[in-house]
Amino acid sequence: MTSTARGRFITLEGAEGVGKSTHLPFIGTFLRSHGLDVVETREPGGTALAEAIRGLFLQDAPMPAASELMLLFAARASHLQEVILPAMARGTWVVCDRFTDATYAYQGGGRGLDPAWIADLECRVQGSTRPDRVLVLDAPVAIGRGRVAARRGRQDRIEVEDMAFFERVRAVYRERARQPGYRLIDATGSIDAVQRELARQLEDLLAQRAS
Ligand code: Z5A
Repeated sequence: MTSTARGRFITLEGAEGVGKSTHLPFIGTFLRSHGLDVVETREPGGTALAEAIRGLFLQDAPMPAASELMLLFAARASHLQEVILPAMARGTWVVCDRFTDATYAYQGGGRGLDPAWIADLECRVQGSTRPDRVLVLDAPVAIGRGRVAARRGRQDRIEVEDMAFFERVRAVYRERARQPGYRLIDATGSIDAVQRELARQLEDLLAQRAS
Protein backbone atom coordinates (compact mmCIF):
# COMPACT_ATOMS: atom_id res chain seq x y z
CA MET A 1 0.00 0.00 0.00
CA THR A 2 1.34 3.46 -0.87
CA SER A 3 0.82 6.51 1.27
CA THR A 4 1.07 10.14 0.16
CA ALA A 5 3.02 12.55 2.37
CA ARG A 6 0.82 15.39 3.54
CA GLY A 7 1.38 18.65 1.68
CA ARG A 8 2.73 21.63 3.56
CA PHE A 9 0.83 24.84 4.20
CA ILE A 10 2.77 28.09 3.74
CA THR A 11 1.25 31.52 4.28
CA LEU A 12 2.58 34.88 3.15
CA GLU A 13 1.72 37.74 5.48
CA GLY A 14 2.40 41.39 6.09
CA ALA A 15 0.78 44.80 5.88
CA GLU A 16 -0.26 46.34 2.58
CA GLY A 17 2.35 46.90 -0.09
CA VAL A 18 5.05 44.67 1.39
CA GLY A 19 4.96 42.49 -1.75
CA LYS A 20 2.76 39.47 -1.01
CA SER A 21 1.07 39.42 -4.43
CA THR A 22 4.43 40.04 -6.10
CA HIS A 23 6.17 37.15 -4.35
CA LEU A 24 3.42 34.51 -4.21
CA PRO A 25 3.99 33.31 -7.83
CA PHE A 26 7.74 33.22 -7.16
CA ILE A 27 7.17 30.86 -4.22
CA GLY A 28 4.86 28.64 -6.31
CA THR A 29 7.39 28.47 -9.15
CA PHE A 30 10.26 27.77 -6.75
CA LEU A 31 8.45 24.86 -5.11
CA ARG A 32 7.32 23.41 -8.45
CA SER A 33 10.93 23.53 -9.64
CA HIS A 34 11.63 21.15 -6.74
CA GLY A 35 9.07 18.67 -8.06
CA LEU A 36 6.17 19.62 -5.80
CA ASP A 37 2.52 20.07 -6.69
CA VAL A 38 1.48 23.52 -5.51
CA VAL A 39 -1.80 25.40 -5.13
CA GLU A 40 -1.53 29.21 -4.96
CA THR A 41 -4.48 30.84 -3.26
CA ARG A 42 -5.50 33.85 -1.19
CA GLU A 43 -7.68 35.09 1.66
CA PRO A 44 -10.32 36.22 1.84
CA GLY A 45 -11.04 34.10 -1.23
CA GLY A 46 -10.04 30.85 -2.92
CA THR A 47 -13.54 29.41 -3.49
CA ALA A 48 -16.64 30.77 -5.21
CA LEU A 49 -18.28 31.41 -1.84
CA ALA A 50 -15.17 32.94 -0.28
CA GLU A 51 -14.60 35.20 -3.29
CA ALA A 52 -18.21 36.39 -2.98
CA ILE A 53 -17.58 37.09 0.72
CA ARG A 54 -14.40 38.97 -0.27
CA GLY A 55 -16.59 41.23 -2.41
CA LEU A 56 -18.79 41.96 0.61
CA PHE A 57 -15.79 42.40 2.88
CA LEU A 58 -14.06 44.94 0.62
CA GLN A 59 -17.20 46.90 -0.30
CA ASP A 60 -17.13 50.61 0.49
CA ALA A 61 -19.97 50.77 3.05
CA PRO A 62 -18.89 50.98 6.73
CA MET A 63 -18.95 47.68 8.59
CA PRO A 64 -18.69 46.78 12.30
CA ALA A 65 -15.44 45.06 13.20
CA ALA A 66 -17.43 42.03 14.42
CA SER A 67 -19.01 41.71 10.96
CA GLU A 68 -15.55 41.77 9.38
CA LEU A 69 -14.46 39.00 11.73
CA MET A 70 -17.44 36.78 11.00
CA LEU A 71 -17.17 37.30 7.24
CA LEU A 72 -13.48 36.39 7.29
CA PHE A 73 -14.06 33.15 9.18
CA ALA A 74 -17.10 32.31 7.01
CA ALA A 75 -14.83 32.61 3.97
CA ARG A 76 -12.03 30.71 5.71
CA ALA A 77 -14.28 27.74 6.55
CA SER A 78 -15.16 27.34 2.87
CA HIS A 79 -11.54 27.81 1.78
CA LEU A 80 -10.30 25.19 4.23
CA GLN A 81 -12.96 22.64 3.42
CA GLU A 82 -12.89 23.00 -0.37
CA VAL A 83 -9.28 23.88 -1.16
CA ILE A 84 -6.68 23.80 1.60
CA LEU A 85 -7.42 20.54 3.40
CA PRO A 86 -8.12 18.45 0.26
CA ALA A 87 -4.92 19.74 -1.36
CA MET A 88 -2.78 18.90 1.66
CA ALA A 89 -4.40 15.46 1.96
CA ARG A 90 -3.38 14.58 -1.61
CA GLY A 91 0.20 15.77 -0.99
CA THR A 92 -0.09 19.18 -2.65
CA TRP A 93 1.62 22.16 -1.05
CA VAL A 94 -0.59 25.20 -0.43
CA VAL A 95 0.78 28.75 -0.64
CA CYS A 96 -1.71 31.30 0.60
CA ASP A 97 -1.65 35.13 0.39
CA ARG A 98 -2.81 35.94 3.94
CA PHE A 99 -4.54 33.65 6.46
CA THR A 100 -5.50 33.89 10.13
CA ASP A 101 -2.45 35.95 11.11
CA ALA A 102 -4.02 38.72 9.03
CA THR A 103 -7.12 38.51 11.22
CA TYR A 104 -5.02 38.92 14.38
CA ALA A 105 -3.18 41.84 12.74
CA TYR A 106 -6.10 43.72 11.12
CA GLN A 107 -9.18 42.87 13.18
CA GLY A 108 -7.19 42.39 16.42
CA GLY A 109 -4.46 45.04 16.10
CA GLY A 110 -6.06 47.40 13.59
CA ARG A 111 -9.68 47.28 14.74
CA GLY A 112 -8.98 46.48 18.39
CA LEU A 113 -11.03 43.28 18.68
CA ASP A 114 -10.16 40.99 21.57
CA PRO A 115 -7.61 38.43 20.29
CA ALA A 116 -9.24 35.79 22.52
CA TRP A 117 -12.32 36.07 20.34
CA ILE A 118 -10.19 35.48 17.22
CA ALA A 119 -8.45 32.55 18.90
CA ASP A 120 -11.79 30.98 19.75
CA LEU A 121 -12.99 31.19 16.13
CA GLU A 122 -9.61 29.94 14.94
CA CYS A 123 -10.01 26.78 17.03
CA ARG A 124 -13.64 26.24 16.10
CA VAL A 125 -13.21 26.81 12.34
CA GLN A 126 -9.73 25.41 11.80
CA GLY A 127 -9.50 22.68 14.43
CA SER A 128 -5.78 21.88 14.63
CA THR A 129 -4.94 23.23 11.15
CA ARG A 130 -2.24 25.88 11.28
CA PRO A 131 0.31 26.93 8.67
CA ASP A 132 3.56 24.93 8.67
CA ARG A 133 5.45 28.12 7.83
CA VAL A 134 4.36 31.76 8.08
CA LEU A 135 6.53 34.13 6.04
CA VAL A 136 5.95 37.64 7.37
CA LEU A 137 7.16 40.33 4.98
CA ASP A 138 8.05 43.40 6.98
CA ALA A 139 8.63 47.01 5.98
CA PRO A 140 7.95 50.40 7.58
CA VAL A 141 4.34 51.41 6.99
CA ALA A 142 5.33 54.45 4.90
CA ILE A 143 7.22 52.23 2.44
CA GLY A 144 4.31 49.80 1.95
CA ARG A 145 1.76 52.58 1.63
CA GLY A 146 3.98 54.46 -0.78
CA ARG A 147 4.26 51.42 -3.05
CA VAL A 148 0.48 50.89 -3.05
CA ALA A 149 -0.16 54.58 -3.73
CA ALA A 150 2.26 54.48 -6.67
CA ARG A 151 0.48 51.43 -8.08
CA ARG A 152 -3.17 52.42 -8.03
CA GLY A 153 -5.43 55.40 -7.39
CA ARG A 154 -8.59 54.06 -5.79
CA GLN A 155 -8.31 52.75 -2.23
CA ASP A 156 -10.55 50.11 -0.64
CA ARG A 157 -12.30 50.32 2.74
CA ILE A 158 -9.24 49.15 4.67
CA GLU A 159 -6.58 50.98 2.69
CA VAL A 160 -8.14 54.33 3.65
CA GLU A 161 -7.32 53.71 7.33
CA ASP A 162 -4.73 56.01 8.89
CA MET A 163 -1.05 55.41 9.63
CA ALA A 164 -1.79 54.51 13.28
CA PHE A 165 -4.05 51.64 12.12
CA PHE A 166 -1.28 50.21 9.93
CA GLU A 167 1.34 50.72 12.65
CA ARG A 168 -0.83 48.54 14.94
CA VAL A 169 -1.18 45.97 12.16
CA ARG A 170 2.58 45.87 11.68
CA ALA A 171 3.22 45.62 15.43
CA VAL A 172 0.97 42.55 15.71
CA TYR A 173 2.69 40.90 12.76
CA ARG A 174 6.13 41.54 14.24
CA GLU A 175 5.05 40.17 17.60
CA ARG A 176 3.46 37.06 16.08
CA ALA A 177 6.57 36.46 13.97
CA ARG A 178 8.46 35.63 17.18
CA GLN A 179 6.66 32.28 17.38
CA PRO A 180 8.19 29.01 16.17
CA GLY A 181 7.32 28.36 12.54
CA TYR A 182 7.32 32.06 11.67
CA ARG A 183 10.01 33.93 9.73
CA LEU A 184 10.25 37.72 9.65
CA ILE A 185 11.61 38.81 6.27
CA ASP A 186 12.96 42.27 5.52
CA ALA A 187 10.83 43.50 2.61
CA THR A 188 12.52 46.89 2.19
CA GLY A 189 15.12 45.72 -0.33
CA SER A 190 14.71 45.15 -4.06
CA ILE A 191 12.30 42.48 -5.35
CA ASP A 192 15.35 40.32 -6.22
CA ALA A 193 16.80 40.71 -2.72
CA VAL A 194 13.52 39.70 -1.06
CA GLN A 195 13.20 36.69 -3.37
CA ARG A 196 16.74 35.56 -2.57
CA GLU A 197 15.78 35.51 1.12
CA LEU A 198 12.48 33.75 0.36
CA ALA A 199 14.40 31.10 -1.61
CA ARG A 200 16.72 30.60 1.36
CA GLN A 201 13.77 30.14 3.70
CA LEU A 202 12.11 27.68 1.33
CA GLU A 203 15.36 25.69 0.97
CA ASP A 204 15.37 25.36 4.77
CA LEU A 205 11.81 24.10 4.77
CA LEU A 206 12.56 21.60 2.00
CA ALA A 207 15.65 20.38 3.86
CA GLN A 208 13.57 19.80 7.01
CA ARG A 209 11.09 17.80 4.98
CA ALA A 210 13.87 15.64 3.55
CA SER A 211 15.48 14.93 6.96
N1 Z5A B 1 -7.78 41.29 5.52
C1 Z5A B 1 -8.15 41.46 6.82
O1 Z5A B 1 -8.43 42.58 7.26
N2 Z5A B 1 -8.20 40.37 7.64
C2 Z5A B 1 -7.93 39.12 7.19
O2 Z5A B 1 -8.02 38.16 7.97
C3 Z5A B 1 -7.57 38.96 5.83
C4 Z5A B 1 -7.49 40.07 5.01
C5 Z5A B 1 -7.27 37.59 5.29
C6 Z5A B 1 -7.14 42.22 1.21
O3 Z5A B 1 -6.96 43.12 0.20
C7 Z5A B 1 -7.53 43.02 2.42
O4 Z5A B 1 -8.11 42.13 3.35
C8 Z5A B 1 -6.31 43.60 3.08
C9 Z5A B 1 -6.33 43.05 4.50
C10 Z5A B 1 -7.70 42.48 4.65
N3 Z5A B 1 -6.47 45.01 3.11
N4 Z5A B 1 -5.55 45.82 3.27
N5 Z5A B 1 -4.77 46.59 3.40
P1 Z5A B 1 -5.91 42.94 -0.96
O5 Z5A B 1 -5.58 41.51 -1.19
O6 Z5A B 1 -6.42 43.72 -2.12
O7 Z5A B 1 -4.73 43.79 -0.37
P2 Z5A B 1 -3.36 43.39 0.25
O8 Z5A B 1 -3.35 41.96 0.67
O9 Z5A B 1 -3.01 44.37 1.29
O10 Z5A B 1 -2.42 43.50 -0.98
P3 Z5A B 1 -1.60 44.72 -1.49
O11 Z5A B 1 -2.03 46.00 -0.94
O12 Z5A B 1 -1.62 44.59 -2.98
O13 Z5A B 1 -0.17 44.43 -0.91
P4 Z5A B 1 0.90 43.32 -1.35
O14 Z5A B 1 0.26 42.18 -2.08
O15 Z5A B 1 1.70 43.00 -0.16
O16 Z5A B 1 1.85 44.14 -2.34
P5 Z5A B 1 2.11 43.92 -3.94
O17 Z5A B 1 0.84 44.10 -4.68
O18 Z5A B 1 2.89 42.70 -4.17
O19 Z5A B 1 3.10 45.16 -4.17
C11 Z5A B 1 2.62 46.49 -4.14
C12 Z5A B 1 3.43 47.32 -5.15
O20 Z5A B 1 4.77 47.39 -4.69
C13 Z5A B 1 3.50 46.73 -6.55
O21 Z5A B 1 3.47 47.74 -7.49
C14 Z5A B 1 4.83 46.01 -6.57
O22 Z5A B 1 5.40 45.92 -7.86
C15 Z5A B 1 5.66 46.89 -5.67
N6 Z5A B 1 6.71 46.15 -4.93
C16 Z5A B 1 6.59 44.98 -4.28
N7 Z5A B 1 7.74 44.63 -3.69
C17 Z5A B 1 8.62 45.62 -3.97
C18 Z5A B 1 9.99 45.83 -3.65
N8 Z5A B 1 10.69 44.95 -2.91
N9 Z5A B 1 10.58 46.94 -4.10
C19 Z5A B 1 9.89 47.83 -4.85
N10 Z5A B 1 8.58 47.69 -5.21
C20 Z5A B 1 7.96 46.60 -4.77
